[in-house]
Amino acid sequence: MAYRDLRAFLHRLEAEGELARVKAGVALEYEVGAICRKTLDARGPALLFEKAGDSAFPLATDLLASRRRMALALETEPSELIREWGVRTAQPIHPTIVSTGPCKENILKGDDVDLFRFPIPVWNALDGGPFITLAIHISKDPETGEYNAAVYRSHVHDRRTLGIAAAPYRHISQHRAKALARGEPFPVAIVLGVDPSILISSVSPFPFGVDELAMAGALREEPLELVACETIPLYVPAHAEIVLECEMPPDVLHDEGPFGEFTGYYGIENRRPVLQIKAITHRHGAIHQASYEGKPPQETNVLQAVSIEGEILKYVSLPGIKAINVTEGGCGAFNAVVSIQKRFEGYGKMMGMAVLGTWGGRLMKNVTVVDEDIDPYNPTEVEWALATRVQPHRDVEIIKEVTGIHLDPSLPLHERLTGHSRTSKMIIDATRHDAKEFEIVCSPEKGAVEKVEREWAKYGIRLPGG
Ligand SMILES: Cc1cc2nc3c(=O)[nH]c(=O)nc-3n(C[C@H](O)[C@H](O)[C@H](O)COP(=O)(O)O)c2cc1C
Ligand SMILES: [Mn+2]
Repeated sequence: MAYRDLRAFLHRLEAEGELARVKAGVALEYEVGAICRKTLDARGPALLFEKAGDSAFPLATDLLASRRRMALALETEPSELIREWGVRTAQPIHPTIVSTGPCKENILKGDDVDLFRFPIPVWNALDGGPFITLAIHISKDPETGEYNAAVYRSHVHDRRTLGIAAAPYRHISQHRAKALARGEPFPVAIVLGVDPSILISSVSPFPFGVDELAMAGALREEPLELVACETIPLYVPAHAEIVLECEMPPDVLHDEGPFGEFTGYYGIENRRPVLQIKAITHRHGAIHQASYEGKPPQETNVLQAVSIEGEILKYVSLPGIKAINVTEGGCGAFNAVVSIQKRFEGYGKMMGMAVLGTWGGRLMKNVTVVDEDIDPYNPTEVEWALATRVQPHRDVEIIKEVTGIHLDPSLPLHERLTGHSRTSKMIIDATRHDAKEFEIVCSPEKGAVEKVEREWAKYGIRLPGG
């Protein structure tokens, strides 16, 4: 059974020992961020702040900051996540429309529209203000009517105005350009606090034209229920905790940022579009769901990595990929390690190109290809392959001036400011060169290994974790 809403998922996390309730009052300015940082560094639980600032509403953070919690969100095992991804996303399940839902329990219009009712933290020391981090933006293609849902963090400029920093290659930017060309106002609904399938779908690298709400249905294996907004022509998930009904004026820009991004750096302040809130609807006791952004480890590293891995594995056309790890240290986006069954000499580089050539892998920067005896999730094994199987002049390829992530702080300033980010990319073929001739990996004699396994107890050696 799919989770009906955020609350059902929070119950599950709590039952699994994956959620801590913070009953002490905490300040929204900096204190929440510092608590999240410490908890993430220690690989601690998801957090539910019951008294955040002066708000009457609770704040939930970092619910999906581990593969175990991602697996709970999709009601599977961590080892099955990627296989399940392929199976479930093969067929979208389109939403159904219902006449009303819990997100309509409170409807605020006119002077009642005030974002500061909700607990919105200032996360990192140099952030330009409070930021809504898990802001799921729902928009519609003005020409085709196709829906898009994606997370773009929102800078709170004032009680009814939000800033947006969507990269030019994001789908909402394409919707916006079409609306501008038609001289129409551009409606956008932002939903906060949803069943986890919606959040996961909204950060997944699905191609333009794929409806993430139908993909959420596919991930949860049941259609979502949508209700009509009050003031704009869009439908939103009926069980969302909070819905911000917005319109983007065609000609208004506002200083936006800086913000501690998922890269671990602040990004650049710039003039960017705004969203004006026309109405807010919310549930009784609405829970604001958010994510601490910053250096790894943090939630985005996991949240984005799983869908990127799933989508790459789905679309790489070459046979022989065993596993792929979009690494945590690579912020869940920049770096991948792929293990392959090497079919013939040169196959490692081919596989690197194939990964970079998928939609899910198109923004990735560094791909390391290893043999199937290397676990791509084990950094020591990967480094061992780099140390012992790579001749850099022979095995490293650099491809210049292809699209990368605009927040990459190593790019020149003007590329980051315009968002037209051209990066070079590196493929490291860390598979054995001349595999048939390659030296043999050493290990103890097979019969002895089996005997030792069988008779381990008699040696009286206590091993960590054993
Ligand atoms: C917490 C969080 C915040 C994000 N903020 C932004 C953002 O401000 N701008 C952006 O371009 N992408 C942002 N992303 C990445 C997009 O959500 C993600 O790439 C998504 O798949 C884009 O969807 P689209 O292809 O439909 O545009 C964010 C992701 C996460 C997890
Ligand atoms: Mn999309």
